[in-house]
Amino acid sequence: MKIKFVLVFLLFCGSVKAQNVNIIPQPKLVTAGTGQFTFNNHSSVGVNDASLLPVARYFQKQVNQSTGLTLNVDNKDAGSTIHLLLTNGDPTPGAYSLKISPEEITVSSSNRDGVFYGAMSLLQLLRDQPRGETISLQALAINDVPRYQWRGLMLDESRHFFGMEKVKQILDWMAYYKLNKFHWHLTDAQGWRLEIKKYPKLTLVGGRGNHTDSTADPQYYTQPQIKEIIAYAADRSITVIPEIDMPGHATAANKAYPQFSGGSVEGYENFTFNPSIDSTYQFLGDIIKETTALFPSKMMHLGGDEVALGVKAWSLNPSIAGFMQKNNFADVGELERYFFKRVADTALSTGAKVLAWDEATGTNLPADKAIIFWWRQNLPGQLHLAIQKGYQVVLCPRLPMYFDFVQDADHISGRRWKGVYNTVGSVYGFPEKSMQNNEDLQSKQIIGVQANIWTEMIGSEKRLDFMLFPRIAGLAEAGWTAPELKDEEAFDNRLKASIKIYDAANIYYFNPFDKFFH
Ligand code: TNX
Repeated sequence: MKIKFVLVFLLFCGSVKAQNVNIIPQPKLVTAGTGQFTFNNHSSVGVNDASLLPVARYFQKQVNQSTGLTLNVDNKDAGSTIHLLLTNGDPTPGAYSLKISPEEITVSSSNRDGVFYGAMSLLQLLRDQPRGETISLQALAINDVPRYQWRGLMLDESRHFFGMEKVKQILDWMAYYKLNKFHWHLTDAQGWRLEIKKYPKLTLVGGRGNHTDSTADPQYYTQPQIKEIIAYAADRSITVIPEIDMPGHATAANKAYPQFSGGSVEGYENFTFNPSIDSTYQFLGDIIKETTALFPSKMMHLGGDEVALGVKAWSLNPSIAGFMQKNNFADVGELERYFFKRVADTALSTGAKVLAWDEATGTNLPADKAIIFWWRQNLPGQLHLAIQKGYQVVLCPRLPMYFDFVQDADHISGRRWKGVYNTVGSVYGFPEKSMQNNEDLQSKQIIGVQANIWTEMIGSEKRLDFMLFPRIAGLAEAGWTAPELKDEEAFDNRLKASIKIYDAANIYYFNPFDKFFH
């Protein structure tokens, strides 16, 4: 009895309550050690594999920016006190362990991503301490593993264009929070933002304008700029996925090359591509091939959303109606699936996976090469169907994963869905909190979660910050933290304690704990 008590007591002392360690997303297991490790301006970071050098350099740079310390980086491990190591551990991508003892710090993982995340956890611990000539950290051990392999953020740069520096800043914050997929919505009705060499008018004409000003000078990314962003993201263990939206949301492309337009519908001038002529498929095939060659992720998001708005135009267009008749298509839905299958086949032929919004679930795509993005939370049948058909699924329902929605009852600029909006707490609680009755949530085919920042109503960097922060911290936990470890009050405390870092970084964030400040 007595021994048992002592054992329980020791166990209690030995494991630091995870929520007392100020890391977002919360790690799986944190155990207290004894003593402290002290960093100074000569502390040296060593690596046991050349592939980890960019990780060490990134860590060095971030530590310098946020604490003022100047660490050394060594391309070998001997002689350093902070070790970044590739080892034979848990093979799960992103899993890592971090050990802080008075003598040394060891971050180890079987993979580069894991070492990177261990370094980001260490950075967060350092950032939490007061600045000084030296910074001491409590000895501890962390064993951590992500819940989901897809922890995504989508940015819409068609409606408003933000440019290289802002995108890089977002990638830095994604890295800080262990988010790993940057879904780049580069085309839509309001502007085409991706240079395609074969069709220069896409950007020169289609890149003109944005949601607030249809006459704004063309804004877009050149291919060298795209490569720069991809490399910047890769350094931070982030994969970049391009989206070319079709057959709807195509107005910008139609302005540039009207010969491929599927016609107009009230309120949406030239909203679609024309699915009845071979030249449209040639045109889109060229674009898809140039795009997949540019993005090493070998993932091509083809959109597929909200075509219902445009198919009215298809049935009104006599040549499209004739094409349907000739092919015995029962309705425009069948034509839509025909279109999507044909463009998807081109993407697949380049070796890329095909990604699409949940409208495309009806298309027969190869199960192991398609990922469906479920966004219509009012249509759970779409999620069910996608799983039944064997597709992998990313969960990004409007509620709570749309960051163009307001995050507080008092906020005016932003969307609501039947009065409901997306607080940081609702994002944190996702998916359990809003999907507790949905059995599909248990499916292994659900590979992760994603927040989408649509930017019709986000016209400045400040507004973008305001919509993104601090919900990005909630997103990080939704993607990473095991559901049994979730505790909203503890999250609030960690967030409260860390919100000051947004001030230091000049982020124009919403403070849910002091909401009248902004
Ligand atoms: C629906 S989500 C859209 C976007 C809008 C968004 C606004 C999706 C696949 N399509 O085009 O920007 O709603 O919340």
